[in-house]
Order: sequence, then structure tokens, then C-alpha cells
Amino acid sequence: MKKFSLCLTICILGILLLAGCGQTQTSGKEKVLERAPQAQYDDAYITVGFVQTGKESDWRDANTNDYFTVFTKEEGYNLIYVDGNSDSDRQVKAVYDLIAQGVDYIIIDPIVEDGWEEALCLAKEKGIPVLIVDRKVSADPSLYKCWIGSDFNGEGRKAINFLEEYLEKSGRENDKLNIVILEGTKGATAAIGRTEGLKSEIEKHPNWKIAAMECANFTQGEGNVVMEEILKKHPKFDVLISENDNMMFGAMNAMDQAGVGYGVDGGVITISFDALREAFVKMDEGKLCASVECNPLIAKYARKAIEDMESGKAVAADIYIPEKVFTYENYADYMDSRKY
Ligand code: GYE
Repeated sequence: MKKFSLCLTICILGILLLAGCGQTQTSGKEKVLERAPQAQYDDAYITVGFVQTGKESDWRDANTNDYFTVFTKEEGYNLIYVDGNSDSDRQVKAVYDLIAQGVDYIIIDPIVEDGWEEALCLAKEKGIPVLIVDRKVSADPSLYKCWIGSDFNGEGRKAINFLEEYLEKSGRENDKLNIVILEGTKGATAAIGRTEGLKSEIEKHPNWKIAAMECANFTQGEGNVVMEEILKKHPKFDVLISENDNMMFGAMNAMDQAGVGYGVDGGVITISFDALREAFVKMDEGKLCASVECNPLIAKYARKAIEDMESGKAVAADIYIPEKVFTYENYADYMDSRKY
């Protein structure tokens, strides 16, 4: 019973305190908004604000979870996680808020590359180091300490290198091909880089044609809907390249509904990116030919960069993380060790 009354007291006190937050005091003329006292963080910890893109894919969930397992109180960190909810304006506002809170570091995974200059300038002015992770920003690199992520253009090239090898093995290297591409979010570095890499290799093959290239925003639902529309205009094509696994899974559902065959044993050749555990299952089922790995386990690289900055060491401007290509031929060697 004592616990209940204590909890009730705390709740009442909390309500009273909150009631005082943002109280408007009139000083005769203008209304002065009194804000709640600035959050006070325990100096025993390094307070890191992390602004994430959202929850658009399984890759993203693995990426988010990784930050919670790396930036722990036991390791000396107070992690403030902000879900960008796939809204770039929300992300930018979150950065201003973290600056106002006086965090020690800010990590940003930008949904899109543009629109970051002013917030990054203010962070620099306030002396708060910023790390950009996964996707990039178009702002001047002097405004942030480092970028950590993948070679997205290289990932695109790897996908086509796999396709070339796959066709050669089946004696189809001179075939005429119609290729469909599902693109990720417009303006996102992963989509920009993969598309550039794909196109630069595809254009080397005069017999190959990109029959359709549509955006499905890295989500499974949109992959399904967009593929349904593509199938109405292009019922026949030879290769489907999806810029992440989730869009591929959605597209597979649409192809199933339309009775379109795909996978290793004939039909549409399927290639995607991320290499989620579910992609390994699809390769085991013969539905997916290859998935180009994009490693979401970035947090330890970000923590190492912060540790280096804390000890006055220099940090590389760009930090690339290692990745492989998993195919219908090698997936079984890795399937059991996949963490996401
Ligand atoms: O491929 C996709 C996620 O930026 C590399 O974003 C990341 C991409 C990844 O939604 O699944």
C-alpha cells in the first residue's frame, strides 16, 4: 500500500511540475514563455544524441538495435534516441533540440542528403561534434567530424558483377535483357549510390535495357504496390534488382500474385541489397539469387570515433565498413551466423 501512495505522490508532483513547464508569465505587455529547466545530464556519462531515419526496413531496425547495444551506461554512455519517423524536417528539428539540451555528441543518420547546413553550423558553433552515419549529407564536410558507412556505388557495381557471372555460368552472357530496378528513397545516399553503380555497369552491355526504374522508398509495402504497377506495363522482364531486401520481398509477393516465375531455377533473376537473414531464407528457397550486404552494425565504429575524439586522437573523415556479396551458391556457409 505504501508503494502505491508513494507512486501516487510522485505522479501528482510530476503533474504539478509539468504544469509549470512552458508556463506563460505575462509581464504587462508581451507574454514571456518560461521553458522547463534545461535537461541536466549526469557528467559521469558521455551523452550522445542519435537521430535515426525511422523504421522503414528490417535493416533499419537492426541498425537501431545495434546503437542500444553499443552505447550503454555500463560503457559510460547516455544515449538519447530520436526516431525520425521517415520525416527529414523532424530530424532537423531534433538536432536543434539536442543542441539546446547541450548533449556531448550528436550522431545523425540523414534520411536525405540536403537541408542540414544550418543545424550543422549551429552544432559546430556550440562546440558539439557531429558524426554522420550510414547515409551522407550534402553540407560542407568541415561541419561534421566524420562519416561512417558503406560504399553504395560499389554495392551497385557488385550486384551487376554477380549478374554477369550468373549469366556466364548459364551461357546467357550475350542475351538481350530487360531489367527492372526498384529504387530506394529519392535523395538518400544509399539509393543515389546504388543506382549510380548499377547504371555505370549496365551501360557497358549494349544488349541490356532498363525497362523500368521506380521508387519504393525501401519499404516492403511499397515494393509490393510498385511492382504490381510495373507488371501491368511490363509483364515480361528478365532481371529484378531491388535496392533493399524489403522492397524485393514485397515485389516477390506481387510476382506471386501475377503468376510470374522468379529465382535461381528460371524466370526473373532476383538481386537485392542488405543481406537480411530473411534474404538468406529466400536464397535457401531458391527465390533470391543474390543479396549484396550492407552492414547495419555501425554503432561500434561510431563509438570508436567518439573514444578517439575523447582522447584527442585524429579521426578519419570517411570510415567504410566491410561487406560481402551473398549468393545462392555461398549463402549456406553464413546463414547460421547472421545476427539480423
Ligand atoms: O539499404 C535500407 C534502409 O541507408 C543503407 O536504408 C541504408 C538503407 C538500407 O532502409 O534497407
